Amino acid sequence: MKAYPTSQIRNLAVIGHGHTGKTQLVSSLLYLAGATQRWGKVDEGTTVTDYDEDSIARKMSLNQAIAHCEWREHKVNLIDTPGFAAFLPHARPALRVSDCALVVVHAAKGVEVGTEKTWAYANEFITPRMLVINQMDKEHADFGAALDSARQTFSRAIVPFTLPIGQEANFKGVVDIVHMKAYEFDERGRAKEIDMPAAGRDLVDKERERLVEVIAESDDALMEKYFEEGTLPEEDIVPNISKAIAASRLCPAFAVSSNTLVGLSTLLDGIIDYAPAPDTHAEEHGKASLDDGAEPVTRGYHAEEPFSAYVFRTVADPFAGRINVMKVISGRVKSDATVQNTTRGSAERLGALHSMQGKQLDKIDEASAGDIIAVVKLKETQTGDTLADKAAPVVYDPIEYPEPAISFAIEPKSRQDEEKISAALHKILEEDPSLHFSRDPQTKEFILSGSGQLHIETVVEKLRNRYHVEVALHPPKVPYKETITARAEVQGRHKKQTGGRGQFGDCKVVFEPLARGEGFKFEDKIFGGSVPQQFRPAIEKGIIEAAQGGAIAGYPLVDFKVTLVDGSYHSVDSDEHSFRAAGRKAFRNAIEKVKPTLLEPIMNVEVVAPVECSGDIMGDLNSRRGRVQGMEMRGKSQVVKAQVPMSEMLDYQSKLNSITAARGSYHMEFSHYDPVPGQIAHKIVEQARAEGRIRAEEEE
Ligand SMILES: Nc1nc2c(ncn2[C@@H]2O[C@H](COP(=O)(O)OP(=O)(O)OP(=O)(O)O)[C@@H](O)[C@H]2O)c(=O)[nH]1
Ligand SMILES: [Mg+2]
Repeated sequence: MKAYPTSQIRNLAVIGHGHTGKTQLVSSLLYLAGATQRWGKVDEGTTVTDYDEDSIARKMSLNQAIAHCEWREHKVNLIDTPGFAAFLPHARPALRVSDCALVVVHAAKGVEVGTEKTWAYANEFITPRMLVINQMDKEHADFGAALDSARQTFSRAIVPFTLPIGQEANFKGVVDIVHMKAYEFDERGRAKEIDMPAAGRDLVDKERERLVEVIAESDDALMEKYFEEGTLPEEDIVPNISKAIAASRLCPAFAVSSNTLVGLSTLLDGIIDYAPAPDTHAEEHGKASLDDGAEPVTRGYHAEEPFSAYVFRTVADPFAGRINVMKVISGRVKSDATVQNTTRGSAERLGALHSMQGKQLDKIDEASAGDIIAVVKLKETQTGDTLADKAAPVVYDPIEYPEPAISFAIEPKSRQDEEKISAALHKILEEDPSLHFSRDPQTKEFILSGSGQLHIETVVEKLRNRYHVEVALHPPKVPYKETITARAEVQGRHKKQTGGRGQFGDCKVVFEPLARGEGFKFEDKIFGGSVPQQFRPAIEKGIIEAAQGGAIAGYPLVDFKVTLVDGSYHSVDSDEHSFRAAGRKAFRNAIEKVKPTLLEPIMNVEVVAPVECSGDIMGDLNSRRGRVQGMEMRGKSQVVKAQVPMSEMLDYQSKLNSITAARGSYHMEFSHYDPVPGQIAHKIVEQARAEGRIRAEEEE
């Protein structure tokens, strides 16, 4: 394959709500442009970008997939992204590296929650946008209604570049309002010019006028001219469209059907003519190194600049190994080049360069600024890393992923599964930076966190199908803690006389409650030498050890202070070990007097759902002991913010799905610890007893 100059590359992220037809759109564009011989269909599991078995089985995209085609001597890179809530975070990196987004909207449904979320991602990266109103052939398709919903939700600057001729089964062509021409399409998607239909002419003229207005509004000089002359000449319109789109002052909309190919060639023409090329992009800002205070460095999207690239996706291919996908930001690069991974400070030899067609890698010899390429088997490179010319280093900020919203405990089913799980998860995590895997130090469980239940379930499937690791999924145990509520002075005395040298340690300590979050404090207030200096830390150690095992239900005891006030020792028998035992004993003696209680983690919860569900959502949160803190509108959705005990949120996803018909999503993060109400605490203590988690008294 040839190398394309920067100005002849278009990078498009295909984003939007689930099931709007993004994957089918990409597949149909590839077929139309001749990049694939066969027309891949989502429903037959034969598309280029839903290539892995999980996507095919679920008929939904689970991560970003990259494809490309050539149209009018330009290389069009398409990044297909997932639309379902649990996988939406994967659309963000695509927006970071694309120069324009195709926002796909369902013609019968209009703007949906996922449209708003991905639109917000595009705002974050200031990615220019084009709207694709897809499924125009479908029952109840209504271009006008879908367009209105987008204009109301996002911007008045959305202007249809094509208007449909016919809808639903009669969708046969489009009117191009930029060039004022009409087209019909044959069954292979080829356009044939026809006469402008008389029907709907008013709308065509109105939208054309709207286009002129929006172009005028995008530039002061044009605005002046528009005011003076009441319109703009043709030669002022077309050349300014691309600029207005690049500045996000205009968002064109296209009517298409990915199932019948109607309107797609006009869309591809629109992409070549109007979607910003990489070199229209503002300079990228980075730093010379990761060191604090490193100099800022900028790179323009030009082949003449030193080489730099940003890695935005990693694929663990069962055959090829690790594939890193990157956008060349500046300069050019040839196969077998040695470059520097400036994020990790190590050299990488690139080997062959590729363009991706889903899972297929097509070799290329060279790539220029702006292109998206794939490289296999780099030593250390991961998603988020920068590769650069060693002589002209630059590091770009990696994309932050949102904190995971939901956690599950995963339990390997057998010993063999336990041995394989870490390596397998390591590979899965490389591909999916929105996942977290950890081991809870308190409960000792393996915790897998992600953006939704479905997300975690797909990981479990992948573990099974790809890595042959079987795990069971449980809600994670709640990391309760314990604390004390009363002050008490106690003695801890350890004495043992069993022939030979004895053991002796004795301390007098005061326990006091501390404020939430203060942890543990120890103060030594002994006057004189009732306990020699060198044994005092042992007393503290003993108390800390004992506090780890809790006082009532086996959870770590926190937020208390211990003051050492007195004690005694024996010149021969006393040693560190004896004083540690004395500390532990002091703790046990204190338990009855300090009134221990249970603490539970309280989460900050944010629920996003359609407005009409907010009453039910609040009612449900109340029944989960939640305290609603506020509500606000976000686009067309309602956001409910509340504080809810973690223990009440373990099954929340399924409840939210049933309240909102799967249109809601939520996110939560730890806020603070609060005492567990009496009745509930009682049950937890009973449970701990039943499970034998309260440590037996230590033998003397
Ligand atoms: N009638 C009709 N059906 C379509 C069209 N485009 C897509 N579909 C169907 O809509 C369903 C969803 O299509 P996908 O391409 O998988 O949708 P998606 O947006 O990629 O979905 P996610 O990856 O889950 O976000 C499939 O059954 C497609 O066959 C279209 O233009 N017309
Ligand atoms: Mg898809």
